[in-house]
Amino acid sequence: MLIKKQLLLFFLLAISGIAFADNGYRLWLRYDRINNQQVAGKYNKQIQQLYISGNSATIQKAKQEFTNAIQGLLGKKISIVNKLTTDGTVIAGTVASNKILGALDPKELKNASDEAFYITTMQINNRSCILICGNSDIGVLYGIFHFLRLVNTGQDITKLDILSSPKIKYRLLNHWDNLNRTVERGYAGASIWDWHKLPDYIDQRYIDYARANASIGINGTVLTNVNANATILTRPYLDKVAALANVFRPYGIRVFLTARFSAPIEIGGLKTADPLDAAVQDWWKQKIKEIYSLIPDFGGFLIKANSEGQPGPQDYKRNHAQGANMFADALAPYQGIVLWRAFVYSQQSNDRFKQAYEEFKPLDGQFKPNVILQVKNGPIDFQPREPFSPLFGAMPHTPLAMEFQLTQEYLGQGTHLVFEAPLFKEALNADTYEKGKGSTVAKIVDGTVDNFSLTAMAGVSNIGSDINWTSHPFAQANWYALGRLAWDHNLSSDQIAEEWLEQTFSNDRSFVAVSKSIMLRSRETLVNYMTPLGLAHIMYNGHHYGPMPWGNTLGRPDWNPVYYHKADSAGIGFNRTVTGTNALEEYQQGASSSWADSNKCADEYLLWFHHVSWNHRMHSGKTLWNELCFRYNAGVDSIRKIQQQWNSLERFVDAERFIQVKQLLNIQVKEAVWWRNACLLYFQTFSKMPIPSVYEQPDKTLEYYKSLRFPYAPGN
Ligand code: GCW
Repeated sequence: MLIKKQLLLFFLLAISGIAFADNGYRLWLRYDRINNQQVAGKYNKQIQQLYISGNSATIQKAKQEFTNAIQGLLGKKISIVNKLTTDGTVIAGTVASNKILGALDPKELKNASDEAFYITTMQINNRSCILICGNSDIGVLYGIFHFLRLVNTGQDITKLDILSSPKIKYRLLNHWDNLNRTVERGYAGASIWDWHKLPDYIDQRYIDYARANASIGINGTVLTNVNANATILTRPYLDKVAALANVFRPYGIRVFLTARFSAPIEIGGLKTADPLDAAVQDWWKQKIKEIYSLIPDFGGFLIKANSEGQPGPQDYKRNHAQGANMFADALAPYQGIVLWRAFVYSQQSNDRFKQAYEEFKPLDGQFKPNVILQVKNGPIDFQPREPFSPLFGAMPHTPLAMEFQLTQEYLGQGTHLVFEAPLFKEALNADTYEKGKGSTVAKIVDGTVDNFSLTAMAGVSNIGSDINWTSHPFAQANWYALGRLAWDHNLSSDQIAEEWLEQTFSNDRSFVAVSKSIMLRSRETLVNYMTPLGLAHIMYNGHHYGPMPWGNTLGRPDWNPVYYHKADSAGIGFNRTVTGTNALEEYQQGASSSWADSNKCADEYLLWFHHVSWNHRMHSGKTLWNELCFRYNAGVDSIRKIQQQWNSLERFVDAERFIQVKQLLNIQVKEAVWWRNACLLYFQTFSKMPIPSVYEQPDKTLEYYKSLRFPYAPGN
């Protein structure tokens, strides 16, 4: 009897489509069977066979992906044909490779990028067909992935007319992975690059990594940490890099490396790395020639120089442009590019906020055409909220790449559910006013404002060897969002969340509604319990895990949290107006005007730009102190609500991932309370005001919070 009951339960669960376990490895490419009979029935008629032209490795991958996906989604083996014989034929290929697609010859596609695709439906010889047309084989693969996304998310595919072309040319992941397989700021296990076993051992993960990236349009990967190790440029390691490049090539992904500026000394035996020294220049030329002999489509170098102890041109009294241009000259013959990072903060400035602008603005126009300056979204360092970096509105003669951080160094690291698309969108939508109103950061980055065709967007990877790649199941969404936004920054956070959820978890409308709302509120929730009202960088020293607003013991002022909030008995916040460091001056007038007056400045940015009294009147009518208490508590309330909401979703999610997220949310709630209590107790020592009694009162002392130590926090 009991056995019968269990069988029945199994059967019920099976037909309701709830898998017993899902370890998350398949990411958003799960291709589980569509349970909705009506939808599946329609697709079954509309997708009967694949007529795909071309036989490149990329086309082979497209074919494989399509067949696997349809097998999974519809439970049938799709036949591959080479002529049109029935309704429901999916015809895929380039215009040149196939007569039918050639006759179609869509003009808009012709004018679009190499990677663009066009999907349309039409009757051909009385057969209803779906046409997926690319400008190149990789465009065909992107088109196939897009079509599969439509099916995966249950879209109507009866009448399609989609022309899609990436807005950004280089859509990159930046791995901060070291050769010993540790990952700087990595919270998802070890590096996925198994350097020791390469080049002979090709982990299946490399292939699945490439598939996942191609499915969202990522077309480049920087394999190594910007805190670079010259060993990667030695021959044995270049052979390993070449093996990875071979795996990625069919998926349209190029490899890039980080170049350690002092490599000519460290592995080249030279006495100097001076970029104006002929022997140094020649060393790099030879090295680059060697790289291209192994990897003909090598993308180029990402370089962190004269920042946080990394060597650079300034060591030889040369500037960033002179450094970058040396690499640019050597890479140019091979169409390689230099991504030169703008993340610098040497000690000359009176405000770390201003440093990148001070070093780079004077160099605008001095970089070679194949150099792109890679700028973090904000002026400091990937905080939960930052104003956009003023460099985005200040370099009309230099292409600028956007650098976002997917790995959650300052956003709860491995345990907090934070969907970053709203953060990315906030930065992209900000208006720099560089060429008047409407010069958004997105339009600077995509080259439209200053007319650049060299464009790039990068995400610092959150990927590791954990079975589900990103440790937190929801962190996969940040990888996904980066790819989708680099392809099209006009996509909304809402749409990205929705399609990710549908592919990764379930199409069920009630599930999607609740979980999407969780995702869309998650970033503001975190801002509130960590750094509300424009606070920043009050995380623990070094590993950045947990709150440490009291931190003031490190040698450099701008390594200490107290530098960033400047709380004292008079008030709190960093005065960056004319009466302070005047960092506001680095913005165009139109952009800074809304921040300049402490009475008009949006609450979200107040303490970024103003030191205001504890009694300062906020827009809500509350005093600053009361608003601070309100926000910290709102953050905690919100994450508790999210926790409850997730718990209500159990029936929609496989047990494995449900429990993972549940446990992580329990940690997140605890840590939100920790953040709130520690910060309010600390700031209270200056405000000398009570936490209003309507709010939960801290249950531990400030001394307790100060005594906490995490010597082995990950990612450090
Ligand atoms: O955010 C800081 C990190 C460093 C990182 C640096 C950078 C790779 O704490 O770990 O180094 O930024 O972006 O270069």
